[in-house]
Amino acid sequence: MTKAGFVTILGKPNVGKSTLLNALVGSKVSITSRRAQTTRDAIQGVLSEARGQIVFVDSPGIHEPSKQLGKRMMREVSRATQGCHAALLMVDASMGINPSDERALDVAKRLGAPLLLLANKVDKLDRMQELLPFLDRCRQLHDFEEFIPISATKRINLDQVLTALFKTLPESPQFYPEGYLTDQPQKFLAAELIRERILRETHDELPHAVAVQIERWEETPRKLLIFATAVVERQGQKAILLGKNGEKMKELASRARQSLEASFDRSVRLEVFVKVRKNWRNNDGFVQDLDFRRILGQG
Ligand SMILES: Nc1nc2c(ncn2[C@@H]2O[C@H](COP(=O)(O)OP(=O)(O)OP(=O)(O)O)[C@@H](O)[C@H]2O)c(=O)[nH]1
Ligand SMILES: [Mg+2]
Repeated sequence: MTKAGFVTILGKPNVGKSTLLNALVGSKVSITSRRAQTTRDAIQGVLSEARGQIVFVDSPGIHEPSKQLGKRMMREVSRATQGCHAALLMVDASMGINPSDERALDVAKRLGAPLLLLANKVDKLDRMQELLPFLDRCRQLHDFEEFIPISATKRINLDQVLTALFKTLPESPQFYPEGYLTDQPQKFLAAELIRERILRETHDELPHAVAVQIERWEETPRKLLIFATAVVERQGQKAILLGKNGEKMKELASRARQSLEASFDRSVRLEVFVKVRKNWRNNDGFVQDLDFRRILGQG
């Protein structure tokens, strides 16, 4: 009998949760960036192999929310943990443990599921010995099932993570058919890939103030036409995003188009419009509308 189960990836913002998810499933299902609070939704990425199937669930970085958007992100963390068979708690090996990690650990402990501690970004350490005091500190905090130093970007020890997980998971038939990769609709992934470009190429407060919505979507087997809107909170942010004569946006859209073509394996025509919606992060109705389950009619 093969094994199967749901495994949530938890941790403070920016520790590398989404990078790990993509590395484990071997495909880009969740966007990543150097900015904290990139991920806003619980997103599944499915690994199917001879030993069985693992449904990984990415989650927003655990933090104290101040706006409606942040509150919804924390509800997504709860959603990501529902019915999970195990959880991966990620910490940053190059930074040490801080109160944000302890907050994430509190959430993880309440699940009552086996917890594996992953110390990510070990590629940034000069010597692995630097991990020893770190490991001691983690052991004091909780009796973890396993402690595995990893690098999500350099793919260090990822096999060990899978071995440890398959050891923990129950015998079970697969949850999803072979080839099923993620629960998010293509439209949502497209909006995310556009947002990723904006996150990666703008600074300061702007990235957090951007939401992307798909307005028009037409597809043929070889071509995809997408009209999207980037929603910002202030006129000044719109000006930054557009740049002089719209040059900045043109460049962003062109790069976003390349990511879309790579992900959807089709030629893409993309138009991105910019709209101001004052203080949208605190507008509960608008924030709810961003939920991809609404697109699927499950919201
Ligand atoms: N050096 C190094 N950088 C990494 C590693 N894993 C992730 N990163 C970088 O850390 C940053 C954050 O990665 P994400 O995967 O977006 O982090 P996250 O935990 O999903 O962040 P949020 O969604 O904001 O909570 C990106 O710049 C990644 O390239 C790693 O193993 N080594
Ligand atoms: Mg993320």
